[in-house]
Amino acid sequence: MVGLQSRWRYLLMFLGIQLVVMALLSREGYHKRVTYFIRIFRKPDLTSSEHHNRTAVTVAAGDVYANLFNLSKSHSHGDNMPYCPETSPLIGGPIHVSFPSGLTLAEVQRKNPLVIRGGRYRPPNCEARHKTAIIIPHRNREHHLKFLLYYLHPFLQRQQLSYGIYVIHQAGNYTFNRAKLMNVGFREAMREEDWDCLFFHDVDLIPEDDRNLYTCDANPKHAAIAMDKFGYKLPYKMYFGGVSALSPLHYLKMNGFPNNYWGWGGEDDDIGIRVSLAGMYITRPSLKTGRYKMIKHKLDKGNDENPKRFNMLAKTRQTWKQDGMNTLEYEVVSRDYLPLYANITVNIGTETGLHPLPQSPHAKDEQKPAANASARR
Ligand code: BGN
Repeated sequence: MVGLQSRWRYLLMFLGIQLVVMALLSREGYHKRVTYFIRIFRKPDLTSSEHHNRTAVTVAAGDVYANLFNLSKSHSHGDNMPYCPETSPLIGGPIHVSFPSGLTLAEVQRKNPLVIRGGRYRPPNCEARHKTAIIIPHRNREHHLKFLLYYLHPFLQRQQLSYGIYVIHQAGNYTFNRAKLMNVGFREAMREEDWDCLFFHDVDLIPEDDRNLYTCDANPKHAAIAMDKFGYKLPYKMYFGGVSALSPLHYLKMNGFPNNYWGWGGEDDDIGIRVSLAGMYITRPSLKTGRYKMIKHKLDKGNDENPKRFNMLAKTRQTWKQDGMNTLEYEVVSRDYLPLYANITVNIGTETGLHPLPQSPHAKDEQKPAANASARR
């Protein structure tokens, strides 16, 4: 009898201590952790649809996937679908961006069931008002690409866009050329579809507010106005780097981007100058919505600062009509239509022209254009 009583006493003391600890934690602002523990002990009494609704409500603030639960595959794309509303009802504002370890492409795929091969999407229950292609120049940044895809797919779906994602991968190890890869992306995307807007997008920039619309304006748009690395401010007035949006007409009017900036820096400034030389001006979203988080990284191998950029920039006025889309040369190595994006691998040559890449273990494949590759341009 005595033994039983003292056992009860210990149990009560133990529970009492637990309660005090939880009260303290909660007072110290550890609400999340306390709720987490409470949830563990609560009976799992939700039906799956209730669970969906509850998830939508509790994770809504900042979760880029929150507004997409109700979209279903079942809707067919008929001829008589109504246009999507001018302002998408799925837009939610600020997005919480973090980079959890362990994210896989399979998980991104699972969370985006309506995305089809080549990274294409159309809203399931209305006709999109805009068709946007995203062009991402790329080499050795698979880790960043995974996060970008994780955030970008639902971001674009919330905006009810019809869209496609093109990753333009520079083959070989020669110095990186961001602007030339953009030119390739423009041509490759436009040969597939009549896109009305192209977003030229760095792989390491994640948009943090879905009111930053991925549609084109009457003039070229610089979307990445507020990046965390610049304290969410424009670093200088003419800055045109990171993410920009041009219609095909804008692009061709300025003869595209320069092909001859090899290595880091200056090409975005050249593009900014081209905009005004072609008689256009730069528009931007507000500082509140044009926010981006940059995935931290060291300077890339094969993308050293370009020492020639200062001289080149001084001459843009003389060179822009002789260097750009009208002089673009490249070879497509492969076109792979992957579940979350189209991966277009290209040989863009070197400063001295478009000659075969140096021997590498894959040299045979790289030199022989793939079966579906286009001929030399
Ligand atoms: C600038 C670079 C840009 C770069 C931004 C932000 C040049 C040219 C010098 C006259 N421009 O300085 O290319 O995007 O910094 O990092 O280096």
